[in-house]
Amino acid sequence: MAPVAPRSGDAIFANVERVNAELFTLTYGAIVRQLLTDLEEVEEVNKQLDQMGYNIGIRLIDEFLAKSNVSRCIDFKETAEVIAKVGLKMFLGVTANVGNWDAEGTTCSLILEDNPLVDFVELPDTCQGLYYCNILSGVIRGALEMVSMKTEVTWVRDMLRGDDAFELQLKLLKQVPEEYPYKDD
Ligand code: MYR
Repeated sequence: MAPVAPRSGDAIFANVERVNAELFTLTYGAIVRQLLTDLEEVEEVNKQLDQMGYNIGIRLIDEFLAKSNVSRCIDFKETAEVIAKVGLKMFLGVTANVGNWDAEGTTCSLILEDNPLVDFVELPDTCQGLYYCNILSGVIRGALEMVSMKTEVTWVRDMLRGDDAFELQLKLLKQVPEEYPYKDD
């Protein structure tokens, strides 16, 4: 029998990370599949995934702020860059490019060329209207709402629908000023 070479700690961690990522991807797929069975209409599944994401996002922002040490962003441009380069990296292991800004600086796109949520996924014809990754738009919407930014987050390109990338449009609808609870006298 060939001798078993001991594996370095790094190799074991890399393997554990890969297995965790695969488990995460497959678990998400199982959730989407279950929602399709339970709700039947893809529009309802889209809504439900977005709502689930929102519920995650409003909690996940605390972990993000605690772990990232990111301080207040000066404007929406900086916020978009933080999501693209820090937030997505922290929770999804990928980064995005920010582009397609409008003149007002309130609408932009996050463009992802890599999206671990869709590894192993192929949509059948019956799911054509499905926004498979809608949980992600909900997460971002929920997280931003907790830092006073009301946004609309929508998919404009989706590789599962035959597009060449994933493109998530972020539209800042309203920035609610945070109230300072004490009077300066
Ligand atoms: C601020 O101005 O208060 C900082 C705002 C930073 C918001 C970053 C939101 C991170 C959302 C993480 C998304 C992860 C998606 C998987």
